[in-house]
Amino acid sequence: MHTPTSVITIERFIVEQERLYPQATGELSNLLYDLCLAAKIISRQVRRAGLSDILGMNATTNVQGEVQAKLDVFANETVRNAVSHTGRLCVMASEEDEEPVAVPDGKPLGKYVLLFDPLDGSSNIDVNVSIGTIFSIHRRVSKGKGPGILADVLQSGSKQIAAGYILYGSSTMLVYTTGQGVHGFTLDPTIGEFLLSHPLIHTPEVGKYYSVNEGNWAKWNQPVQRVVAAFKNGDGTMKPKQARYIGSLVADFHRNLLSGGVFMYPADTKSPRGKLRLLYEASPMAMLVEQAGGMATDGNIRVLDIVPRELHERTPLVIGSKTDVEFATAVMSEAKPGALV
Ligand code: FDP
Repeated sequence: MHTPTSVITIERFIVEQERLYPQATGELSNLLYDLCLAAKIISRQVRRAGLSDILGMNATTNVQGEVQAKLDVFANETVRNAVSHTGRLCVMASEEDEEPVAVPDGKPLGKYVLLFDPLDGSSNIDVNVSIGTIFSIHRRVSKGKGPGILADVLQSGSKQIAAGYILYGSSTMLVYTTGQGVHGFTLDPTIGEFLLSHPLIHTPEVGKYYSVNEGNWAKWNQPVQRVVAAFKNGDGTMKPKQARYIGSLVADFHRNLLSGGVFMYPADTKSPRGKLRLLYEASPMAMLVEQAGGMATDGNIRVLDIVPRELHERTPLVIGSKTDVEFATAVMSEAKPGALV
């Protein structure tokens, strides 16, 4: 039984997980701690986001004369600063940066590769709706001990050794997996610690929600329309589902992970290859969902099997409760690739 003094901090949890691997060097654990620090700093800034105007801070300088960055730029720099000097990474890639991000000159290099979306759902920042940070960790594949190269960041999702997200919602949560199930931690801001709140998350087999931007209906091909109509109205043994769509992937994904649901961002005539980014959004979420007993496809094949060809590649995404993703994939894969109405 937990008492207020027997809570499990994320540090303790990570150490206990590490002990399951006698050969572990502790470097991955340390990288996860670095990300926790970035999460706390970003969380603090997100909580103050709406105050910047009334406290006299604007887009350029704050009261201390410091330059104020936009929140997504701030988040990008915060993650980078938390991880780039520690000797655990050989290269990084961020949704915010055109090219892979090198470890700064003079800093030690390590064996891991970090990909991240520093602040996902950015259209929601100005209206006080939940946003998130997503991360994905690979082992380097290039030979030698020099800086990492493009091949290190262009790995398929099945090669990830860890993935997770931080949700800046009604509370701040960090949810991650290292391939031993999915675990969720809630930030207690009074002590500045992430505490284990959702051990071993298992997502329901059948979802009660479907989450899709239905404003795109006229841009979808017929199989996608059939899938969404089935989720809405029911089909055969499938009962009608409730609609929930925030338009912030981390928030939509998190709700469906806990409550059961299917999130879709299919290809459409405006975005023929889908909207979401394979490396920063789809792959890490796919690892998480599979670890929680769910499924993720691009409407045809398993997301984790897609071999990326470029850093900012987009992909259609169907992700969530297994039965629902299987259903959608079966209907959608009958559509010829690129056959949009
Ligand atoms: P955003 O454009 O606000 O940054 O990929 C980014 C993303 O948000 C996801 O977080 C979200 O699921 C999706 O795009 C929302 O797209 P639509 O506004 O087209 O529905």
